[in-house]
Amino acid sequence: MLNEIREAVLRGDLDAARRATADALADGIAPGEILNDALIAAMDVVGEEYESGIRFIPEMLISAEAMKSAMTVLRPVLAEAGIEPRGRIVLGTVEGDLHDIGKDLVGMMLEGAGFEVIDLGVEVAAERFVDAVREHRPNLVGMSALLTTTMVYMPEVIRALEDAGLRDSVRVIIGGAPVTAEYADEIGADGYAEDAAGAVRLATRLIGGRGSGKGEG
Ligand code: B1M
Repeated sequence: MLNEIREAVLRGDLDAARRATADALADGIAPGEILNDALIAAMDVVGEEYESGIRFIPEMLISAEAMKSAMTVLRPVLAEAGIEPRGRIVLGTVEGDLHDIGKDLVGMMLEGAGFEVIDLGVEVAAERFVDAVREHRPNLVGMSALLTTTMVYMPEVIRALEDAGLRDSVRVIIGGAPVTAEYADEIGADGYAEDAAGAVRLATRLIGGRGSGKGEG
């Protein structure tokens, strides 16, 4: 059944991906297993095939759409644990970067863990992060980047928060395939998470006992 989901994502078959995911859930397969062993595993194959020239951008895109289609079925299951917001996060993929599957997953898992997520989408410029922090007073700002050429935008966002006098009111967390813990240290972020579950652990640790859903400043 997991293989069926993987194949549907690789073919870019939106309906089959959604249906097979629903069937797997109905069969009692754990949502985390579907996510990691079928959906993310398929996207890894997509990436490898793109790198080796077997797959091109339109095919990469249609596979991404199939994964998103499957995620519409998984989202409510992953999020159903959420009750009271225990913290608020402004989340986005940085300027110049269109990749949103990982960011969406991080958002979903945080929602599932009880965080209120304000998702700014993709290609988010520093000023939009700043405006959102002013407006929503989150505890955390989360940035995602999938390209080595866009991760270098992350420090610009941190600088913009500093310039706006907002840096001390939020914790900044970062992630995405090319990002590392060392890079987080280097640019003055408060933390790095390798995957969505790690982002939940990190966010929870960083807000400590504060969990009011309101920002500090
Ligand atoms: Co792009 N792409 N892509 N792509 N793409 C990669 C990232 C790449 C590694 C493929 C490859 O060459 N092997 C490569 C980057 C190379 C590099 O910079 N080192 C690449 C490239 C080169 C490009 C283009 C430049 C191609 C081109 O046009 N020549 C172009 C750039 C467009 C742009 O952004 N400006 C491009 C375009 C695209 C599509 C639009 C076709 C599509 C994206 C569709 C979409 O997202 N809506 C796409 C896809 C699908 C991929 C791959 C195949 C899959 C990405 C993905 O969704 N993975 C990817 C190869 C790969 O990663 N295997 C690739 C699944 C997702 C669940 O994982 O996003 O890593 P990920 O998220 C994880 C963790 O990283 C972490 O948690 C998530 C869940 O576990 N995480 C965080 C992510 N954000 C976090 C934030 C956190 C904490 C953790 O805190 C806030």
